[in-house]
Amino acid sequence: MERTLVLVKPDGVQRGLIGEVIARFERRGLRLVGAKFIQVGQSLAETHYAEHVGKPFYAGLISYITSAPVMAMVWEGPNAVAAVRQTVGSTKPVEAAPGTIRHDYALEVGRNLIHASDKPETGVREVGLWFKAEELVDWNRAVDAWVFEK
Ligand code: IDP
Ligand code: MG
Repeated sequence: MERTLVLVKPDGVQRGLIGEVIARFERRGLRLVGAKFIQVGQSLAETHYAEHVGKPFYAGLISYITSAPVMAMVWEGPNAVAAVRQTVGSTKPVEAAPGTIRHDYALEVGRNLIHASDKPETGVREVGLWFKAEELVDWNRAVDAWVFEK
């Protein structure tokens, strides 16, 4: 089953939207396998956003993600990465489709509420970066057969 990393970023936490984000992924049928509420340090932030080093928004991005606690989660399901990105919406909130989290709760790219892994390989790397193996829970839900075809 594919896994993806989701972060409710500091703005989402400060605005009381953790529950709203979790509710959307639960309703979609995804299965939560890990969660922790943490203050992100400089080194984790820099490793996580390494692909953006050198871009004009990089310094602001690191200070944004380290500015206050985040809610880090791992969700799984068939095509979990694509499904979560779809529910999250485009990076720029004003380009995100109506009904997506970024459309419904954000206006600016530098305050876009949420992170989600962009590809299955990224999901594997990011889940490994943010969570130890023993922090992830393998479990089955009674409704799984009604959400997952196989
Ligand atoms: P993603 O979060 O949709 O995957 P990325 O392009 O990977 O988008 O960018 C990572 C994060 O960097 C974005 O979510 C956003 O917070 C921030 N970011 C991206 N582009 C800009 C920008 O032009 N100005 C300010 N922040 C940006
Ligand atoms: Mg990205």
